Amino acid sequence: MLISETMNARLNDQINFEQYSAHTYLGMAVALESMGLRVLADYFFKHAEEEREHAMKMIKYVLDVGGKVTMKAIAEPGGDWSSAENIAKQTLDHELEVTRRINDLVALAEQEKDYATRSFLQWYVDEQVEEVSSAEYLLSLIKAAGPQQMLGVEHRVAQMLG
Ligand code: OFO
Repeated sequence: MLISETMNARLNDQINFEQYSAHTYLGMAVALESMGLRVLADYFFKHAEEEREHAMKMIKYVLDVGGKVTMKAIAEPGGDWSSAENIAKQTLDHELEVTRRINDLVALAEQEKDYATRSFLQWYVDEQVEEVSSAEYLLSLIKAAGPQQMLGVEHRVAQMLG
């Protein structure tokens, strides 16, 4: 195995957290759909798919380096999803937490002189810049519009989704 037992365990934790992210965004998508915000719901359905890809990419890496992938239970996502603004705030908080976790993994890789994992993790470091920036933008759009102007937000998000 090309990675340490510790790194293997931490990568499995992150695989689980990426799946938890997918689970969380699926829940948020369903909540948005029930508010009639169908475009925002699509944005979150798509985001959930991307999180699943983040998990898959890491699963493949662990297998490539001869590690062991373990499937743990995915925690139940929660929070106050009663408004689009709350959902956007929690998305930003969540992505900041993911960034912190990725940075901790990078620090461990550097400490262990595990340059293969360090290199692999760069994709996630770059992805988090994008993820946090998108979450900040979505929150600012929703805040600027206010609850009465959510159709304008839907229109803008539809453009972003292409
Ligand atoms: Fe996997 O980046 Fe969002 O959570």
